[in-house]
Amino acid sequence: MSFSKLFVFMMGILCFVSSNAISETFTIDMLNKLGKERMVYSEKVISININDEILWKSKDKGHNVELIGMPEGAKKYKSKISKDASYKFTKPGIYLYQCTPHKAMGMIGLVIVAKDKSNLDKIKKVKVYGKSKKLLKKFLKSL
Ligand SMILES: [Cu+2]
Repeated sequence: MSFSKLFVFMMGILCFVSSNAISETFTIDMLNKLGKERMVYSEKVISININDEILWKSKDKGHNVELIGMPEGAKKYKSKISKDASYKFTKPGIYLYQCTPHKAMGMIGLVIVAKDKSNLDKIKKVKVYGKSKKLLKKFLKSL
């Protein structure tokens, strides 16, 4: 291999490695109202990469984030009510969370990490309440 070809090859590897190393932070608002919806996360289904972080902003008071379904080995998480919440997703798979006070009002969300749906059956079996039952089915179908 000539030097210039080797150089191009090495740059290619560098770009590949660095693009995988950059993690992002996504922001989701916790809201009392969004259009016609009440008690809602501004994004309900989000697809992210490993080591990305989500910051849930306490835009309206009275909400939190409680992880109720996640891949094996992932850390449990439950945030304080009316506080910003953040979580770093280090394991691939589907994560399901709810707002503890509004869990029966459909205030739930899904995070899919690294497009991995291997724990889908487990997520389907997680107990959700009231309005969230129908919504969870709808969200899982959309994956
Ligand atoms: Cu809430």
